[in-house]
Amino acid sequence: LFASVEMIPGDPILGLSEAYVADARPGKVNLGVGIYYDEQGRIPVMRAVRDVEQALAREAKPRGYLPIDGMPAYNQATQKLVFGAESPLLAAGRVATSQTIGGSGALRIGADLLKHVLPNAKVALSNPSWENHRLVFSSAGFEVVNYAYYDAETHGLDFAGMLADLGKLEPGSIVLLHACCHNPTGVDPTLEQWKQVVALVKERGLMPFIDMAYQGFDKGIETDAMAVRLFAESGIESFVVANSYSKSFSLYGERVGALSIVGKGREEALRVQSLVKRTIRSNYSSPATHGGALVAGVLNSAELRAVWEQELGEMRERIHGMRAGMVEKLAAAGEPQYGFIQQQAGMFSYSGLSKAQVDRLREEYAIYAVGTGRICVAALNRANLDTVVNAVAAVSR
Ligand code: PLP
Ligand code: TYF
Repeated sequence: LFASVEMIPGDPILGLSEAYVADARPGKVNLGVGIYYDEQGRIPVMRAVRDVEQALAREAKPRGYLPIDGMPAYNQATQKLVFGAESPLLAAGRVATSQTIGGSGALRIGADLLKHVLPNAKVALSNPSWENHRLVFSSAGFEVVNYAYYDAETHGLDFAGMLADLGKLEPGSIVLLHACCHNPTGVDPTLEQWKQVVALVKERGLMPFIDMAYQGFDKGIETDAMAVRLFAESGIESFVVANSYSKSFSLYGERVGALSIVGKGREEALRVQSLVKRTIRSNYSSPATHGGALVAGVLNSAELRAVWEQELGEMRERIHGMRAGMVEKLAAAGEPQYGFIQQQAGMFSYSGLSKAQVDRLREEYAIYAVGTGRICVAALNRANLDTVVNAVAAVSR
């Protein structure tokens, strides 16, 4: 029966992690996968999360099924975080939010749902984008196209190209936008540029689909949600937001995310929510309890929320420090051309390293990076920074 099934290549990033684990060399460094590691090289268990977890363990509550669209307390807290507590959209009941299986689940449920309402639309992704975006939207039946985004010359944004390409899309096309901390490049539009993007999307009648997987990793929880807030203020009738807590709560394996769909009014949001629920029911029926309870427990306690924000701020500052340290040390090692790494945002940097240089880093120095030159700066720490800098300098000569 399965004789005709061909071997499908694995995810290149997860494949790198497997090779890294199998590597016996001491001092190896994994800058491949998008995970935040602390100064000790560990995935943190955040203090506020641990508090909720211990309370949950003491309570030992029964684990019934959650509603199809998840915990109400989680969804309400998510709406406030994503749209802002004072959002007029929330006050007007225009947002339908559902707990999902990670940000990935939100993308897929959102894609399946949009296929019902915009069956012939194309989906435009930044060039480049997170690889899984293409897979998710094409698996949902969409034709996927690219819009210009990264400028390899400047290591920054090709903003003119981006506007030109968005301006050519047919009305009703779906535009996937990274809210902040663009994966894989680390290159984000400025506030002024976002305003122009929002105006163009509105003028062209495009359907914005915002992916926010790194809220709090660049400037702060509110500022990093700037794109969502601008779309909310724009008067655009409908848009979609997928958000993930994998990084911001360091809960990768708990699969916590949410899908929020903005409709014209309260009644429309209720109808949309019914379609979201049917879409979820036909995929996995309902989300998981544990991760959702952790996030809701933190966000719905003023005290724990403050503890969480504090720690997220420390993580963000640590990443900024590593970016600055890397740039400074590379310059001291005779490679001053890497200054752009400090301008990029979030966990990633498109370092400009070629495939050949990335191969040398792995083979000669046991440093793992993605073949595109993407490095996870959130995996740097004071113990491995010199190793990485010396190796990058060596392959740059
Ligand atoms: N969107 C982007 C841009 C990402 O980088 C990621 C994870 O790496 C996701 C979505 C998916 O998040 P999750 O792990 O919560 O499914
Ligand atoms: O590093 C990245 O860009 C991601 C990481 O279920 C990832 O591909 C891995 C597994 C997963 C979601 C994201």
